Amino acid sequence: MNIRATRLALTSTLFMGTLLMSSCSPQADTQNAGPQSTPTPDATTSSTVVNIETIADNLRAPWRVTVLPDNGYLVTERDGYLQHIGNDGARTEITGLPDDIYVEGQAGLFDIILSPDFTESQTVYLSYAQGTSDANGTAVLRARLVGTELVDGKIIFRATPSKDTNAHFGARMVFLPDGTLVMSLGEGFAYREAAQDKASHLGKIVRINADGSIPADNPFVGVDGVRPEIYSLGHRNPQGLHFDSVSGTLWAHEHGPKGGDELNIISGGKNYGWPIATTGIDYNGAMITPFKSYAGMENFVKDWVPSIAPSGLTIYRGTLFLGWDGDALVGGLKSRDLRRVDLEDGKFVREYILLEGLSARIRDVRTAPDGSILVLTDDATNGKLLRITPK
Ligand SMILES: [Ca+2]
Repeated sequence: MNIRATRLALTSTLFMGTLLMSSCSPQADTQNAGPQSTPTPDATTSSTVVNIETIADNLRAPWRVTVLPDNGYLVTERDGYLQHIGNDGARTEITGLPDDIYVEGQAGLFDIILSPDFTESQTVYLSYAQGTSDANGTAVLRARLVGTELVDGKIIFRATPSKDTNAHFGARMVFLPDGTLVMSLGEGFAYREAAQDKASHLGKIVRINADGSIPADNPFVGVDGVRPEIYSLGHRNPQGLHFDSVSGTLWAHEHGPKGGDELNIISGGKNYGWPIATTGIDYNGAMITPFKSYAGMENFVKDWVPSIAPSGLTIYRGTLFLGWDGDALVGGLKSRDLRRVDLEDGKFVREYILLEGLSARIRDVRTAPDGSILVLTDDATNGKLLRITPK
């Protein structure tokens, strides 16, 4: 056992057994292989001057904004409410939400997306923390939005196993062009080793059909002991997920521990490393792993040390902001700003800071159909839906 492995044994607890085995193997030498946390220029203040329009305020911990075909909005509130906001700002609370939403800490109502055939079917998909403090998990509810009511609700996915923490649910969702739905799942905070356990949904990105069934071409279908919904593994708590149809790329970002937030390109069957490879450390300062990268595991496109606590993601393809085509917009909860990550051909170029004057925790960021940018600020009683345009 080398010095690093000894240090690991002293500082790591839950997943020590399996990781110690691998860190004593020849693969341990790969820690210096592959891209590291590349020395990149510090994020700089963007020179782009923007207008900030408040579409709605007094929202209760808003989590996700989705634009409706009539240019109204659906906004989830984490405490278990769903608001319809008209394009004139008129607000109506949607009824018919599930009665088993677990609301505590980070738990509650999360994402909402429209079915690709929403105009005909009125079908929506909501993700939420289902269950109780003792046994909960991220669930997907499929329902129809008829007027201001959800009807025909059915849970089509529920993460297994249940956990007993109120943190790290993941819960971002997006449809791929083939009609399958992918969703991010956190590792529950106390169960980091589960992110490498293919018998668990925790710490995974999963892919399901629109009715909850398993796509036949999922990467682990038919593999013994592996949950067939799994699309990728080794995630901590991804709260950003976006499919860029121009490049055909699925992007995700995730919260690291202390440092080690990551922006990743997601491919089916791949392992994104947590908790074996990370550029972060534990909150108490302890080392989680000696590895910043690891053989057989994917390297991030960009990491953040220190953490910005990323939430909400869009790859900008609008035409209002010149020069932003293909760049990632990432909300920062901890950094209290919006980051524009300049990307070229899937590679990080540099990073710009916007909206720092608001000093607001940013929970979600989306591109509206007209090319403006929609932002949700996180506040228990006065969260806001903002529309950002160039000045
Ligand atoms: Ca990673």
